[in-house]
Amino acid sequence: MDRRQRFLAAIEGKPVDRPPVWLMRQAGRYLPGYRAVRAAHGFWDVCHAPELSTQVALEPLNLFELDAAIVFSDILVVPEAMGLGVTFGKGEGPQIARTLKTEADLAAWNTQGIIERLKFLPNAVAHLRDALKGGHGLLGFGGAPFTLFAYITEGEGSDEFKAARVMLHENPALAKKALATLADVVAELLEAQCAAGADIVQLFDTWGGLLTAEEYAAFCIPALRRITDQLHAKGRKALLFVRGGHHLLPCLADSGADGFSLDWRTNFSEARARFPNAILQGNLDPVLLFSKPATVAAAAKQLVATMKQTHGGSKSIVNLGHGILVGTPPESVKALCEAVAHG
Ligand code: 1CP
Repeated sequence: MDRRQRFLAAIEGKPVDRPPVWLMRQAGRYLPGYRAVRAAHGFWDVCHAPELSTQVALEPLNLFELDAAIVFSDILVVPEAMGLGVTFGKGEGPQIARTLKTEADLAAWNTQGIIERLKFLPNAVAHLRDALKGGHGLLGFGGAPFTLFAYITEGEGSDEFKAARVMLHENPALAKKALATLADVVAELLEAQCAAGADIVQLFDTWGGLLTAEEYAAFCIPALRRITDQLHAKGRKALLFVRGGHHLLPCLADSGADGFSLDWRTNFSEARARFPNAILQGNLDPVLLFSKPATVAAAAKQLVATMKQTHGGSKSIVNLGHGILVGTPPESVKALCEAVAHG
């Protein structure tokens, strides 16, 4: 099987020789080629130029035995295109100039014609698709509504996202309106990436795990459903990643997602028992990649063996339980991919 055949077969539940592998944040700051590109270009410039975006997305495919590519972009392209002023300053995280506090702030979101302003992202998908020549699977992605809402209300990265979580209780109507607005933009953006050649899309709900199951069911599930309904109407598939979402597993089926990307703290077999027919992806601990290559390889082989216990390894995708961390040794990534590819 070639890499794209394997990836497509796994997501369609057809027989595979082994589960495919790709890694969240497989392009980025742990790779020397990426750092060299960023020394010469701003982050948004890399996202906006299809040649640069493709160059960065291809780097890990040239180094490691990965079965799929993910377009190089960011979830925060959406608030940027809404005119909220997103910058990646001196510090680690993003800064958002115009935060959401009131109805008037929401009314000022510029969503009119937004998909035109986001054209660079489907253009990057199409450019990457051409460069791959059908040799690898291809993922598009977007932020889940709550994670975007969290950054937009807080104005920056945070451990607690207090402003967002307080708003769910103090002004639930505004929160729901904002989440629905974000859902519609994200749905359109994901559909545009599928139309440009993405085989599947992934929703990143990096901060959804901060919520209780009751909050997640009341605020996040309806917004996610709005997205998956729109994608399914066009025959598209979506994966959902919720970081720290173990306690949310019982309600995630209601999101309508075709598959779930599991956090490293969720037991794979337990999740498989809960979702016998969903695509399940994950879920090695990103911190494991800081241990010896042999340790990484052993864990990867164990995960593959677990995955092969159901559907012969189909409907399973080897990945991490969150993105690759800055400073991860590339040799560990190599060891992981080799162990999956060659046992
Ligand atoms: O070069 C730089 O300094 C920018 C660092 C960087 C990179 C490499 C940012 C800013 N974004 C990205 C790329 C990116 N972001 C990708 C493509 C890489 C790949 O997978 O190959 C993806 C999928 C994302 C998604 C993303 N952005 C998420 C969800 C996934 C996750 O890791 O949780 C989140 C939360 C963001 C926000 C964001 N953008 C950038 C940073 C540093 C952050 C996190 C900020 C924070 O800690 O709150």
